[in-house]
Amino acid sequence: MALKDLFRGGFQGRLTALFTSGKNKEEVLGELEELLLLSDIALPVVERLVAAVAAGARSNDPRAEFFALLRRELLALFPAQPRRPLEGSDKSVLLLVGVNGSGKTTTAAKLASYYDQRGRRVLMAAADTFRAAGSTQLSLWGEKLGIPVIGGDRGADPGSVVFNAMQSWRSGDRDLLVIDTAGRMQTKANLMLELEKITRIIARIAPGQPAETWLVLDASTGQNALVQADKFKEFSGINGLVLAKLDGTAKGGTVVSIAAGMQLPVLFVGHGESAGDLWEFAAADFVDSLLER
Ligand SMILES: Nc1nc2c(ncn2[C@@H]2O[C@H](COP(=O)(O)OP(=O)(O)OP(=O)(O)O)[C@@H](O)[C@H]2O)c(=O)[nH]1
Ligand SMILES: [Mg+2]
Repeated sequence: MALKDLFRGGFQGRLTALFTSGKNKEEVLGELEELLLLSDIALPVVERLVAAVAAGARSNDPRAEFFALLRRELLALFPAQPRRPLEGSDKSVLLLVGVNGSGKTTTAAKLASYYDQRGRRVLMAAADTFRAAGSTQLSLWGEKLGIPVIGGDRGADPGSVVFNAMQSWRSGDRDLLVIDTAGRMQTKANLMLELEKITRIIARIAPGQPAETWLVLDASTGQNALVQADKFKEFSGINGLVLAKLDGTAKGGTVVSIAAGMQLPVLFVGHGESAGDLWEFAAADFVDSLLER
């Protein structure tokens, strides 16, 4: 599967047909709006896009001009992403957060494998002690990938798991610590308190860490992913997004809505249940695949 396959159903083809149909500008814009909505881009974002294209189109017979305008406007919706994260070999901590079931544990394993393959010495921590199998699930991944996992029993204090993992990461030869957290607590307030406690423990042992805190969103829920994200508004320090389960949607427009709505860089995209089902995300490549003719 490739990134552009997310736009099955002939999005690119229909766009080309529309832009070369010989219809007048008003008709093209009306149909463009419809096409973008059908690809699951949120209405306010679609309205912004269409207005910008309308304002930019000089001739009444836009064709090629429309592709260039749409490309520019789509790209402008994505926040700048200066570099690929966690490259190099600095000792770093990556904390993954997200609502329950969003794909955190699977994503932790995928990312651990991704960085392991790039020469980093990875350690994983299973700070989800809320769920019965929370720690076991990550340990199984660890065995499969040959990556060590520090966990705790069900009901153990996630803070103590993180403390142990941090000690081991600091004193050992592992340079990247990937921490998986629980997505469910009795209440949202408890979840936020727990995540804050975890980040405090990390920062106390290693000031400046976690270098990266990524919110894992279930992209197969479409625009509902923005509702999931809302839960984490109060939790500061999130500096990137991972969109899991993008294979569960044929509508890549979800990515556009989330990136535009959150104003956080989308760093990786998950597209399956295996360790290798992870794409690096780059907005320009994505927009090109969306508009590919
Ligand atoms: N198709 C598909 N399934 C995925 C992907 N990522 C995760 N899953 C599946 O989604 C389900 C939930 O994934 P988990 O990784 O356990 O999610 P979680 O956020 O850790 O869940 P909790 O720990 O319960 O909060 C599992 O069945 C995964 O195999 C993906 O990119 N594509
Ligand atoms: Mg989990």
